[in-house]
Amino acid sequence: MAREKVLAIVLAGGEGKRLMPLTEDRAKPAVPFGGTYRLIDFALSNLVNSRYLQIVVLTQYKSHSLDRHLSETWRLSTLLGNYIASVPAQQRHGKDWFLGSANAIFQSMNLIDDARPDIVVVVGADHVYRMDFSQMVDFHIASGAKATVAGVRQPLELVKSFGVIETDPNDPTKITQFVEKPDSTRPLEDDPTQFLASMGNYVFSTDALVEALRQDEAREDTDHDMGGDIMPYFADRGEAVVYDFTNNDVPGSTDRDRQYWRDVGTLDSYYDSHMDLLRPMPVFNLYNEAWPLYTHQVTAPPAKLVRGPYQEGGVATDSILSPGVIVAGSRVQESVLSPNVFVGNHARVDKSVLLQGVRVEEDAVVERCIVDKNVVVPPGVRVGVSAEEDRARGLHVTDSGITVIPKNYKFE
Ligand code: ADQ
Repeated sequence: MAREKVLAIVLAGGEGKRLMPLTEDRAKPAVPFGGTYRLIDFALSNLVNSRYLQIVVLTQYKSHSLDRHLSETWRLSTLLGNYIASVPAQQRHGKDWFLGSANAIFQSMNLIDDARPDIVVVVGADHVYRMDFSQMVDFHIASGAKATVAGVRQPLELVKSFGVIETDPNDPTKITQFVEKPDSTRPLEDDPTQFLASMGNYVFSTDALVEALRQDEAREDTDHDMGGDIMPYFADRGEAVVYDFTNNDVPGSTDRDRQYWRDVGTLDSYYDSHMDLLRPMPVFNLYNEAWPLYTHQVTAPPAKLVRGPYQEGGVATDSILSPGVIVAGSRVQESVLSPNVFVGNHARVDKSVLLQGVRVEEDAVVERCIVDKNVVVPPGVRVGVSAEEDRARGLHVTDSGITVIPKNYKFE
């Protein structure tokens, strides 16, 4: 049987306000993650590994570094040839630049017309996970539904951050109601602490999606949002089903990481999912060769751990060291060091995430921090050790006590 024709649309225009200051001058999907990745690499790797190679990336907000990453990593990749097209919001329809995700797809409707797919897969660009979308597409086709949304259980206290899926008790895949980010909801029958959340990944039969977008565009009382408007449209018509993420089985995944899915929408969740990578048996395994995660490979020499001038060794434990890293006569623990990070003599880096090109100079201490690109922590400076001191420096300290040092920050 011929394989159905699939067009994948990646929604990469999100603002990522809750990740400020990391999203000060980059779109959320371009935020660095895990040493060498950007958030969008997870969605794109999942699509490519699912063998969906016709991909359109819709960008919008502060898309400069995202565009650069896409062209350096994905568009030029020999793996993909010319398949990835990055499409900025085109303003073909009206002058509103900043509208919802459904409007972004509507504005690029010509791409659907050109590609003439049977199925359109729409995915977000800011989650860390592995998923074989072809299994979800097979489920969609077998169900006969017009729209399928991927669902995952989440703790009840997070209900305000997600689309909430309610299903028919007699047919647990059929969606009876879809409500975007409500204040509260009923818990699941078999677990009073959880509800069923939308992962923001959808599969549509093309004609049905085009019709839904047209109708949505003609209305005044909508936010033109996939979660807020398009999914309720299909749910109300009884044409939507939910695909249970726990049924997705990616080659090479372990029982520990099969169901790993993180919305790294806040600084605390961004930090916590980095810590998830660092355990000796990590809850999310970057080393699964059966489902590779692709990214831009910087040209940098291998990481090295060397003695400092006083002969103490450079030591790193439970840490990720990217190319170009040098740990010289200093100690790094439970940290993620991105490319070209330097940690100088007698310095200490503990439970931190250091982005590209950060320098921690002699005798400095960095503890429970997220440090953005190219920041220099001068000799002897201690940061992340006292929340009061860090706030007095004008730095943001999160609810769980993580200090964030923005790009271009200068220590006195
Ligand atoms: P949110 O992520 O809060 O919730 P939204 O801000 O619309 O929803 O972002 C969804 C995706 O679309 C993100 O990848 C974002 O970057 C992108 N995006 C938003 N507006 C865009 C635009 N105009 N152009 C291009 N891209 C755009 C969504 C769903 C919820 C679901 C959660 C799961 O709406 O129902 O529960 O994801 O995290």
